[in-house]
Amino acid sequence: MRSISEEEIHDFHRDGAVILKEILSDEWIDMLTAGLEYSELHPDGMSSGVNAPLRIDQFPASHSPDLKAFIENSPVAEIVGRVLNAPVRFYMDQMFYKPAGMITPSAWHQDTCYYNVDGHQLIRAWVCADPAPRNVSLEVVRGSHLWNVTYRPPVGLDPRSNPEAAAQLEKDFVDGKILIGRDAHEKWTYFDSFLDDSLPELPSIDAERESFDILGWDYEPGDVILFHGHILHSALGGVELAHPRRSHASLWAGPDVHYLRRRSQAIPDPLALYDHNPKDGQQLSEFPDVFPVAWAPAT
Ligand SMILES: O=C(O)CCC(=O)C(=O)O
Repeated sequence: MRSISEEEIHDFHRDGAVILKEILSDEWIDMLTAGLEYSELHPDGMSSGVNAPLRIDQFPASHSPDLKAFIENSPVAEIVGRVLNAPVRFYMDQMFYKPAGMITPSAWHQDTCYYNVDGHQLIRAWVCADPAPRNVSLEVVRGSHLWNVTYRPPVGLDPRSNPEAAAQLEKDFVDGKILIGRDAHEKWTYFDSFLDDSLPELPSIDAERESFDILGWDYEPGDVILFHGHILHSALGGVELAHPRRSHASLWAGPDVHYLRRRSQAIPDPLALYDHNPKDGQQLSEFPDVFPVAWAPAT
């Protein structure tokens, strides 16, 4: 792997995102591509959008041997760790498989509010098996990782559609329960939970693009886009591509990342974590069997 420059590290911390050009060699792209194709052909209970022109899978590395090998052996953990200058642990991954043809955009959102974790050292590593020109690749609102606001994830049922179930969920939350249980790993959709209307709504970024400082890139396989867990981001689309746009995003945690039960949780905890009955504020490092150190700087 090539070295990461001080400037790239500085850009990441200032902007909340950076593209590292030509940092993964072909062997890793081949492994990634094989893993994404395997996942596409083997949907499980956490695959959503099956038969639509977008497939999103949660935790695909838990069933694709190539994606597991990519997470465990590719330089991605080291890349994240070098940018954080700290030990990193793998939290979870997702696949966004967009077939050739009209490319489906991905809506603006923050990532952290979907998960029961919090901390400033949460980084996503986004890689794609295919060229993704700017008009189908990721965009971020520069600097929004430092806004100190958690927006409502744009997924879930309106609580007014089923006030009784929403009230029960509220009671469960107050009683300290994890809202999305381990059974969601067998069968899950983005609409198994309710929208958290205690959180502010996302700004309408697409309607007022010139009001925001939007950063995007032309992506080539071999590049890695790193972005902060709190940053507002989306992927452009609505244009025809002659080839698919198959991306994989893994979420990595540095030392300050801790468990936080969220009312807005939309994605289950990693399966093995349920056995530990985690409590708010516990560091991920307290669960080393679930989140072993994937890479650490030399001491
Ligand atoms: O690849 C995409 O279309 C969306 C990626 C994304 O939103 C993410 O990685 O959180």
